[in-house]
Amino acid sequence: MKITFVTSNTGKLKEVKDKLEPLGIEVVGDKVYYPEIQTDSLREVARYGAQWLKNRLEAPFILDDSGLFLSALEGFPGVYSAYAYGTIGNRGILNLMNKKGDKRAEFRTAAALVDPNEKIHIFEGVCKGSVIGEERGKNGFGYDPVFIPEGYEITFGEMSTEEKNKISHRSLAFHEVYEYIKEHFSVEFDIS
Ligand code: ITT
Repeated sequence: MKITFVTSNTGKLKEVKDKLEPLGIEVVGDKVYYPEIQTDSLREVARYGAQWLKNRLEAPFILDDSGLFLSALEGFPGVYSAYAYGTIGNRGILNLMNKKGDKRAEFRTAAALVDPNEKIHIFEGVCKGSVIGEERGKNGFGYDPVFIPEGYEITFGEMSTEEKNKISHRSLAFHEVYEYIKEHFSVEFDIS
């Protein structure tokens, strides 16, 4: 089957394609605009975007809202991750974290799936780790060069998409999306 993934981020699209296509789901990127509301919950941002797009885009489709949550900064940049990345960038995050002893960080993704009946389902994924004191690696995108996942010594920026997809927040959330599609789509919507 084929599903639309609404994102303007080519890095996300590559990860989701690499995740779902070997499982038999063709992923087509669409950069159509949707509003991202200001709230403290990624789920609500994703749900609102999906709700807004429902009347404008043919279902089924998926979108994801993600962020990096830093313990020492009470979860900042979190839901403001896109804004923070676009303004202060990784350099700014490193400066803010420079004197902090607590380096714990986690990436979170909330993926919204709009099914063929236009019902919205939210799936979440979390990847725990820490932020390092410098940028390392040229792979991935966004905050990847400053984040080391738990149990590893290299950053997401030093991993291939395949390696990142074994453990990432996005991969976990989209695994749930896959499980949902596998279980419900062929039976309820006659799509396989
Ligand atoms: P779309 O909303 O169009 O999908 P975006 O890049 O704006 O693309 P988000 O709002 O979900 O996506 O992302 C918030 C910020 O967090 C943004 O700057 C991303 O680059 C960054 N980000 C999201 N997922 C990431 C990941 O897996 N690795 C590194 N940075 C990530």
